Amino acid sequence: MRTTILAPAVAAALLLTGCTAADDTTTAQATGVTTSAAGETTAPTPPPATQAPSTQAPAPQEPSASADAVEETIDIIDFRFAPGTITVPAGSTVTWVQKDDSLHTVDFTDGTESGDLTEGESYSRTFTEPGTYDYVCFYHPRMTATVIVE
Ligand SMILES: [Cu+2]
Repeated sequence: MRTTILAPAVAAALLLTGCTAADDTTTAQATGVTTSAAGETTAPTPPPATQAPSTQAPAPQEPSASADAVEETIDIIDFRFAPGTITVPAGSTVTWVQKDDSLHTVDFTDGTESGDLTEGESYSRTFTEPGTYDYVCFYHPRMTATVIVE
């Protein structure tokens, strides 16, 4: 305590005396070390305060939502999507497996397209946002189906 109180006084003295007391420069540097040490003592206080809010924070809901995510498979066979309509939780991934010897595509009305799928190929899309996703085969307009994301 005494050292801390004296420090400002010494510094003030140095400022006032200035050029006259050259030897006091060493004392001023030593005082500086003492001041920084005091600063380190104060620093550790904020971290505990930061940890407290995170501890109090309620369990995040997003992870539990993604935990419901599933992986569904839709066959492209006999010029149709089977099943034609499926409902999946947000975060789910749907995979189309092309089982026809004819060329097919999975083209969504939102602009997402699979590109040409030949027999044996597959295409996957992960649906993160809830909504109704209609899609059609580019080559066969009557091949329509829907993925409903909840
Ligand atoms: Cu087709």
